[in-house]
Amino acid sequence: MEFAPDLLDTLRAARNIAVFTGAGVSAESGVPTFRDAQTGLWAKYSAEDLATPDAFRRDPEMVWKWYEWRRELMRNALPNPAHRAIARLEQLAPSVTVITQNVDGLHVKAGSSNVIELHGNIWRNFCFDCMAPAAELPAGAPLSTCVHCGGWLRPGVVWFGEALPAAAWHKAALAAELADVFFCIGTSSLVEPAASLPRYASTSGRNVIQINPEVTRHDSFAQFVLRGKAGEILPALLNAAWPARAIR
Ligand code: BJW
Ligand code: ZN
Repeated sequence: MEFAPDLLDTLRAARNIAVFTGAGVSAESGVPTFRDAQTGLWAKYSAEDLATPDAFRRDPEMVWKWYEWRRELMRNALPNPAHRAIARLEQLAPSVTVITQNVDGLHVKAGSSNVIELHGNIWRNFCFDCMAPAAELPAGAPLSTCVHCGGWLRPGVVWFGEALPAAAWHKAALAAELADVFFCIGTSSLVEPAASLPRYASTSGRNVIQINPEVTRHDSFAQFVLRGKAGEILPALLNAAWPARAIR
């Protein structure tokens, strides 16, 4: 795989790197994207109808079952070469911040140490009423109630219409504005406010590198657009930028 020399120079010179990821990064681990998770039994529902506080208020049992079904699909997923290359970047560049929209926890599993989970984490739960975090539940656990107030426990993700965790959002926006290089990988960039991050980086004069097999609405913000799968492009890109430390 060939890369532009100025792309490799830009990468080697970067002190702060931000890596913004979406579902495409986990696709090669077999994790269905949010929108793919509407097959079989769930095909008759729209994702937006299952991932909102109103949907949970209306039918907590149904929403819980959808999440249990998705957790089951994700339970055995392992980090793929894209997650591993992103984790390896910490050994190659002085400072790396991973900003992910993914809820599967695979960046942390791959060894990334500075991960901002903008849309939460599907393996955690908290109380819908008093927000208290819940103790870990076994696989396949039925819908259950909060030990503090009796409210329903819900998955620890951010639904449509809910604010992103404030501290995570501020940290991510700052990282986007300060990064010398901002990677935007495997996201359709349709869901706000996360989708604004590449624009923040670009208007702050940062180098944006886009990796996606498809055209996205944010390609125009990128100095470098790499078309293809993250799990193929990222390891090759790191090997090309740091040949003395290449992994074959
Ligand atoms: C590959 C690949 C490979 C494939 N390699 N690539 C402004 C304008 C319009 C609407 C809004 C707006 N501001 C807010 C809204 C409303 C809404 C929104 O954005 N709606 C849009 C649909 C229009 N946003 C919200 O409601 C947010 N909240 C909010 O704004 O609150 C305001 C507020 C403030 C104060 C108080 C109260 C409220 C919250 C958004 C939360 C989104 N949550 C979800 C669900 C998480 C839980 C769960 O999983 O169940 O997060 S939605 C879903 O989309 C999920 C994802 O993280 C997110 C992003 O999707 P992503 O990652 O981009 O995936 P895909 O599938 O779209 O794309 C995959 C890409 O990978 C594709 O491009 C492929 O080509 C590529 N790919 N294989 C590399 N191998
Ligand atoms: Zn409670």
